[in-house]
Amino acid sequence: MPKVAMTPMPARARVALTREVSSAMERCELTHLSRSTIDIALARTQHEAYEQALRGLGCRVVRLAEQPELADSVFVEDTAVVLDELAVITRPGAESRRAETATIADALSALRPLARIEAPGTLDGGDVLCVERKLYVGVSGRSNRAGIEQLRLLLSPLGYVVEPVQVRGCLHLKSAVTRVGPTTLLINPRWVDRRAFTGVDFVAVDEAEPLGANAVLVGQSVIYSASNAVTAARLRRREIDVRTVEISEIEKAEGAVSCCSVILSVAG
Ligand code: CIR
Repeated sequence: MPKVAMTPMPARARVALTREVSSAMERCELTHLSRSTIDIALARTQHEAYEQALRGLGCRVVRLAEQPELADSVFVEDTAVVLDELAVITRPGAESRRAETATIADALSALRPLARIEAPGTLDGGDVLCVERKLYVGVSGRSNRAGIEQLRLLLSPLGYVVEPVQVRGCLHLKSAVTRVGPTTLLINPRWVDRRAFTGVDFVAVDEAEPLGANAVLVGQSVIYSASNAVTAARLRRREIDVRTVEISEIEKAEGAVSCCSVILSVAG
């Protein structure tokens, strides 16, 4: 048999970018929730446990410094859309959040070429759901058609399809639907029409847990809020490995598990 030289595949590692909870989080943006007192110390403890769950799934957590003047800055997901080829720095729909992107761009500039969404476009990363080479993007109170079109122009030369999806009754597309497997979506069908998605199967949230459609898929496992026990049991019956975390204080700020990290693969 002739010898075949094998080129070893370069090892890849997962990095999760996070940011310390802001001491101003109680002044966060709220759209569908009324304001309630946030215990910042507890929020920080819960956020650390969330980071620990990410580490438990093999992520190297890179926590950015607190931005005490930016109330929502723990929700790093909204500031960037990171693909293997490119990081798109967003222009968040809430004006109070636009200054969050500067430090995320700094952190990502060593890891990816950067592109940016420009005015009048707006885009929140919480509206971007990537399934294989397709990006479903929520047309929401935060992401507008101009922002989605800019994303399409940036990504279609790279072979991605960008598909706008209308959401209703919730903040972001990923409040309504997230991945819990390579092509399995966890969905709240009251907030987004399942016919918008192709080539996937669904697990629906329990009706009493409307906020339960947000999960973070890391490898074969999902990090998931302990607030949605019935839906968690439903996922486990599908043999999905569910790692629950307490995020009551994050939820008071209208956040969920996916909002608190940007996960990307890097050379190991
Ligand atoms: C906001 O309204 O912008 C924050 N209070 C919550 C953002 C949550 N982000 C997300 O779902 N991706």
